[in-house]
Amino acid sequence: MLKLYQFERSWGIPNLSPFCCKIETYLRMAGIEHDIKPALPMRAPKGKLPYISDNGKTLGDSRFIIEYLKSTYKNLDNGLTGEELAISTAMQRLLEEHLFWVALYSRWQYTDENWQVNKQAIFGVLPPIIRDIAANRWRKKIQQQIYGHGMGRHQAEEIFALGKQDIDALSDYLGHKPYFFGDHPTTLDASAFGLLINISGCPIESPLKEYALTKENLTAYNTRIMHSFYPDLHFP
Ligand SMILES: N[C@@H](CCC(=O)N[C@@H](CS)C(=O)NCC(=O)O)C(=O)O
Repeated sequence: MLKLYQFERSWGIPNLSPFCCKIETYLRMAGIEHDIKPALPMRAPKGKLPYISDNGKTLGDSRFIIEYLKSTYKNLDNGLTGEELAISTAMQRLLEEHLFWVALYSRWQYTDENWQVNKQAIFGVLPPIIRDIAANRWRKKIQQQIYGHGMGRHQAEEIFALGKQDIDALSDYLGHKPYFFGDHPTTLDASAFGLLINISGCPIESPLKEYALTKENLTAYNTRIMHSFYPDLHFP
């Protein structure tokens, strides 16, 4: 059976990683049988989670994983027009290559309170003797990534202003629809939910979370997906 390697579940949401959450959500939306294997990124093929193994193949990066799931199991985007597919790709890039970095900044850099919550959720599984060393080393590495991306070069208020623009775009495009392209979930929903639940549904406090929570349609969207695809997590 297909194995999905991802962080341990925490915070009552599917996963603290938007990309892990995206893949588990796609698997559930598509009804693909799978086993979850808790993991840390150090052993992942590309040094990042999630990755999968299936039929002797190991695949890293959620985009390549989704391509594999589409061609091997089920393509949730089958009914989309060319124009919708173009929007789907562009929106996924907004989520994963831009808004994600604002969320990452909130967790690893913005406040010490957030860092402590994040640290416990990720590194709490490690033996106490190596926990702090590993966590601090990883924090430094992630902060270098945030700086390398460019997001980390801005002031906090600038970073959150950029994130709010993305939240506006997502909220306005979703409008009153149940899913981004209507009545049925597609890959964009797996990607969007993966990040949105990690902004509004987790204990990381920031102006980004506060702003996302003002968007009633996004809150209802998160709740709809939690209730429809994760009834086992008993989301309120
Ligand atoms: N482009 C990758 C991004 C995956 C990613 O950034 N994973 C993070 C967790 S959210 C990770 O494992 N980071 C570890 C690191 O960068 O050292 C994907 O789509 O899967």
